[in-house]
Amino acid sequence: MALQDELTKIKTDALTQIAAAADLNALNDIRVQVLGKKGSLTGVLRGMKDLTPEERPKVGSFANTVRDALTEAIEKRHAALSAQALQAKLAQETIDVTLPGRPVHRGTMHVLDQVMEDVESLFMGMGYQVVDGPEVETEHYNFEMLNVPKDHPARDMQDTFYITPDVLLRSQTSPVQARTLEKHDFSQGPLKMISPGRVYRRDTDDATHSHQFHQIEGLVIDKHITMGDLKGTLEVLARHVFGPDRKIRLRPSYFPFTEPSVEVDVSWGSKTGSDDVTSKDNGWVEVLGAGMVHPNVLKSAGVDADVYGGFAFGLGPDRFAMLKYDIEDIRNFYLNDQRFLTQFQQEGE
Ligand code: FA5
Repeated sequence: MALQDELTKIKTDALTQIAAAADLNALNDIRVQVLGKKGSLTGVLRGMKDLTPEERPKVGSFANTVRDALTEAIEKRHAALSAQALQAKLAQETIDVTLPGRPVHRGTMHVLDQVMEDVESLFMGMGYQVVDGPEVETEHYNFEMLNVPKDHPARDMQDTFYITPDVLLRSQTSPVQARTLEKHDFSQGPLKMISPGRVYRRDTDDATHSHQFHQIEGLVIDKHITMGDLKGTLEVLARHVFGPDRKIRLRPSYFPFTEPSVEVDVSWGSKTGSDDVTSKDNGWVEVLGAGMVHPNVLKSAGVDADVYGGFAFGLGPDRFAMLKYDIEDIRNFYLNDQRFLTQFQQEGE
């Protein structure tokens, strides 16, 4: 067969095959068979060296038109098959938007965090700064700086977890008072701070005691602060947390770092004559300790106790939350039972 006829046959066959190619792979196979290095068209072009010099340009230009026609046909078919493949893929991946979604379980803020945040925002609104302190504390700040020297019987009031003789898990947030006092520059104005955080004691766990609980410390130091300021502040706190009808009662108490010292009860429930101040049955529940800062605490921190004075308090958010939400057992806060925790979902959570 003359080369020209061979080329015509290659073209006709290839165009038929290209048109029939079912997918991109099949089309690629055809391209390799015809136009590839060992392809049929390439083979014919190699044979051109045997032609006469007159025939060569004619056949050469015809071969070029065949190659261009095939290349174009392959490109067109490629575009069509690609579009088809895309359509098929899209059809396969269609999402059924009517299927019900999987529910997302959102967490809720822990009720203790809610109570602490509420108290924090109240005091921030009254111009207090919020200060953090270390939970692993030195006995120097936890006791010594708070007027509780070594071997002082008051150390027994808080049975403490010691890590070494000098390092302990803080038994109260009061060491943050000492740390903040030491740093405060009174030429810049009075000191008003609160410090929320975890504390630890070797208390036996029961309904109202936990070996790890929370406290919020408060401290105000300025000139001319009185016990009346302390009582007024605690009244604002009690009414904010427990409602406008609450009364507070100050009972004389003892803390080495305050003089005079008080324990504060919030009015609650009906009186049944019980003497237990951690129970609602006597009409009052003890929620915090407070007092006027002892001059020795001010002196230890380098503050002039003849000029400056003030009040401090330490409240238990765990007890606050128990009273506010009528929770019978403090251990509920630490068991991570979702049935308990999700009851305190806030609006918007
Ligand atoms: C103190 O810890 C003093 N640092 C408070 C203070 C600060 C007094 C500043 C004066 C000036 P107390 O040991 O009473 O005091 O504890 C304070 C509050 O923590 C208690 O009223 C109670 O609400 C809470 N609390 C004490 N022990 C536990 C416990 N084991 N579990 C849960 N709450 C507790």
